[in-house]
Amino acid sequence: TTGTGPTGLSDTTLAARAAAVLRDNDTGALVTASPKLYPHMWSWDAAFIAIGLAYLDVGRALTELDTLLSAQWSDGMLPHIVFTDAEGYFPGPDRWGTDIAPQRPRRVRTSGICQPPVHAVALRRIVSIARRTSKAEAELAERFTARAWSSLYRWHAWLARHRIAEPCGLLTIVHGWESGMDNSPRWDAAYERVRPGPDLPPYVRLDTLGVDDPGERPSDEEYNRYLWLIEQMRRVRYEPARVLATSDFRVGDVFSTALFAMACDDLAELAEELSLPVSAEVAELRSWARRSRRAVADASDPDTGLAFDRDLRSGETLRATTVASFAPLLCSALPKSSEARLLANLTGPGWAGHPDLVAAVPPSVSPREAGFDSRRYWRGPQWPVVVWLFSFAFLRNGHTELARRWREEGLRLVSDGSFGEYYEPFTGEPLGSTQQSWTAAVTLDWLC
Ligand code: 2M8
Repeated sequence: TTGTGPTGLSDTTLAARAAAVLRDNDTGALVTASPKLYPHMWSWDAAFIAIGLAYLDVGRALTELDTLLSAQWSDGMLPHIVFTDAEGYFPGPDRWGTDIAPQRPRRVRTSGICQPPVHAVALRRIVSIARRTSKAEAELAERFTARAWSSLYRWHAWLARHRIAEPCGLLTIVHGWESGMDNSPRWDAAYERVRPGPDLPPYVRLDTLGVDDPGERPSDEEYNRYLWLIEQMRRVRYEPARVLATSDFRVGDVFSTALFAMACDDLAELAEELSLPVSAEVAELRSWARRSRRAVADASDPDTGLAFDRDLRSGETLRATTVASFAPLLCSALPKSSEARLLANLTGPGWAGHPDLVAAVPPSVSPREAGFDSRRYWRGPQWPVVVWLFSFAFLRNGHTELARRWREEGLRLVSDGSFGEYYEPFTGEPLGSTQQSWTAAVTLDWLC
């Protein structure tokens, strides 16, 4: 592609820089989420990173997924962090203490929770990139898919078995970190009920050292709660049923549910395309996809279409409006008229159409919401990876013009070439980490 971004970097230069970020963060078998702040593999980051890698080397992209899958727990869970030997991130493997969990993998150390299940979406994307690249790469990707399919199926089956909440059908999370949107206002009310005990072992945060200003990260109070939840899970040896029974935090997550719907369909499609002999499993995947889509629709406000999470401990609907409230658009959960209303809201002045934005893509929280904080993590800044997910879904769901516009605006967001973790919406300043791998990866997907 040709063209010049708003800061003058040509598309070719931007793509070269994005590729360099992935190469620089590559330890051989995995690309760390970022060089300093996150020197390990994160589950959903790895999925996006693999898509980016596919533009450089399909084989290397498949290795990324393979590394993650080789850390799969024996019961099927894909852990949210696969640890490298790097120091400098807290909580590291000792604090998680997953060595006491009988289902843990033997050869690598991991955390004890999971993240949004976007991996099958990534694999399907990679297969399609490989087919456009060459016959040899297409065969490589298809052979990998045939081999890895059952591991991905077991991951989905673990979620279906342990994490589909009845009767609402939303995917359950037991830690805000499982949503990927750690300190989003979505979880404030549920975290109110998390009361760290006096026996919370002491700790020192390291994450605030990796950013310019601690105000770009969650507060200490929030961190105490995050660590307390780990403590509770460690005490029941990460046994899924006991975790659900004992955790102070148990929430139905609409965004993860929408992604699960997409991913179940994608995994089913892959099996059908490759004629894998798994028809019973495909039927299950299709039914989980339908169930999840219905759950997202049921969680949507009948007037606005906005979807809300649910606190499964109190039964309360969590009414914080954030970018995640637009989850129905990811998986086409709503009838056309409600979808149109929701789209108009998302592109309107409260969100992507806010007149003061540098790039016309939605912030994580609307500037018009009381809890908006333009610099703090998941409470206001724009996240390229979230923009990518919506633009990708728009393309698939027939909103081609909107997909094109968000790709262009997403590129405007990342056009300074520093690959920020997130961006200040009114100035375009990159915040959090720079050289963030998933930001580089989605940039490559937009450009190539
Ligand atoms: C952030 O989360 C980690 C904990 O998992 C952290 O703050 O230490 C989130 O943005 C999450 O979505 C992301 O996967 C991770 C690595 O980029 O960082």
